[in-house]
Amino acid sequence: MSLILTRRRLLTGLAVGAGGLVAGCDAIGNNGTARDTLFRGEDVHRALQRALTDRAALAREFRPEQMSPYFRTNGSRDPGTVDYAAYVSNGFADWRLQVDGLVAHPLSLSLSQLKAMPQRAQITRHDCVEGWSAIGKWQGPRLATVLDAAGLSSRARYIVFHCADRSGGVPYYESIDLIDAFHPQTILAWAMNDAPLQLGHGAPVRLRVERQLGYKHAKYVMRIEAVASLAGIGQGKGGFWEDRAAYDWYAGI
Ligand SMILES: Nc1nc2c(c(=O)[nH]1)N[C@H]1C(S)=C(S)[C@@H](COP(=O)(O)O)O[C@H]1N2
Ligand SMILES: [Mo]
Repeated sequence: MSLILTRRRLLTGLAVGAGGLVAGCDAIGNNGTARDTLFRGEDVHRALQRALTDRAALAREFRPEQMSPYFRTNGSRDPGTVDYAAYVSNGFADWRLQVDGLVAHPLSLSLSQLKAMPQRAQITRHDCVEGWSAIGKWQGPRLATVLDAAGLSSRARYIVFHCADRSGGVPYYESIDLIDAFHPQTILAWAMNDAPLQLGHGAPVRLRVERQLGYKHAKYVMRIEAVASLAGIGQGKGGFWEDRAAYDWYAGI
């Protein structure tokens, strides 16, 4: 085998491996259709960046005095349904977070149960694709803790977040791979700036996935689903904006 072919196979294998898919380099290298399918909806350079970046590295954390005095809200600011108004009116006592899909033990977690889990707090910068940033403090259990409690199946490749809000009638959702799902800074935040999350920021619980842009940080999370494939969820591109506006599925910063 020539050196060039070896390098090409190595790169292809890396890119595929980072996508969370288990496949031999040969299987991919010899199968153009499979490779086209794998890269569909995602720019090849993005896939390579994802493969060659240290995905385990931490996002920068800031000091309390660096926190933004004002942190704007963006996108949905209230799911606006009768059901949601009822949750809000009794302080989310009846709200439950469903954890299901490819898990051994589906969970239905109350807000108090999430607050009773080991917590992580971090002061990070939120970067919106529209061009604004803000530094805030976030606290909640790691997503890893919740997924471990549910017993993630070895067939799971992506974690999908189904949200309570709709935009133009379409439910908001997002998804991440298992590298980000188990990243130490990926948390289910119920507190922001040392206070319960405000409705505009996604109360009672929103995702923080600190190595990615703002639209990946799903607010109003109702259900967390472990899946083997993103096909069949929404339009199949892994998120509300990915489906509707061709935003990158991997929005690494
Ligand atoms: N459920 C839901 N999550 C969402 C959105 C939304 O409209 N609905 N907007 C996204 C975008 S584009 C950004 S920048 C952040 C904004 O979070 P914030 O309102 O706390 O600033 O939430 C993200 N998560
Ligand atoms: Mo955003």
